Amino acid sequence: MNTAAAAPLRIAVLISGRGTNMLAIARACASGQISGRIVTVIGDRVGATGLAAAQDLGLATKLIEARAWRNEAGFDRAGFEAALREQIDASGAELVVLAGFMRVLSAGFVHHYTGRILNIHPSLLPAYPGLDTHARALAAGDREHGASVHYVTPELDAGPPLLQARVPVLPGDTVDSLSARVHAVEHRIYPEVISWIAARRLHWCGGRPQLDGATLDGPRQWSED
Ligand code: NHR
Ligand code: GAR
Repeated sequence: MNTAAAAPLRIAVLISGRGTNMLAIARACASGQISGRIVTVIGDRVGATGLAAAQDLGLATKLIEARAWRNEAGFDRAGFEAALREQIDASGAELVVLAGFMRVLSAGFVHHYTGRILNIHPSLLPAYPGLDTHARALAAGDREHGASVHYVTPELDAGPPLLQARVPVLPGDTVDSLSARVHAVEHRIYPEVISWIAARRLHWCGGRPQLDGATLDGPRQWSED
């Protein structure tokens, strides 16, 4: 197959916050590092300030406020996820990218996008799945911390990791200083993995990632060169 001629990968990005990973991905699409384009940026809360930044770049954005599906009976997860799905599928996205998306997705939702949905998590998975990863790494006295890009599976932060970046934990580090160091490498590794998918180098084959024709048994480690 002539991969150079493949159509640009259509990418949907889901955010809950500042969207700096989304912006790094947008830049990588613009520079040609990723042979793709962002077809929709979806935020689940008003605090997803990255939506305004995406708009400034001329990207299509949509606010699907999870709060709107909250009622006396609790959270109508099925209704919220149906709205998300509708927006993603209407955009024609081939790849769904969770970029600081803070809501756990049901197995049904994840299965709809099997092998086509990625997450970036701020830890060296399998260490520290879930929330507050920087505080937990500091409290444990870890010398090293980092970020992982993984395929999303129904079990939280347990899908196969694809690429990791390590950063040192330095004396005097706080959650803020450590998370800033991790963020900087997140902005390198997320575009890198998406570029593999766009170049058709990385595939999901029956529950396992395949990179350049070989099963990826553990994450690649990112290095500057
Ligand atoms: N969904 C599935 N099924 N599997 C994964 O691996 C997922 C996922 C949804 C999001 C991102 C994840 C992370 O990288 C992610 C991975 C939110 C929570 C959480 O507990 C945990 C992990 C992640 C995202 N959220 C709370 C909830 O009740 C809400 C927290 C809040 O609103 O601030 O959904 O860490
Ligand atoms: C990133 O550090 C990402 O790893 C983390 O949220 C931040 C989002 O930053 N994700 C999670 O914690 C998922 N639970 P951004 O909005 O600037 O890209």
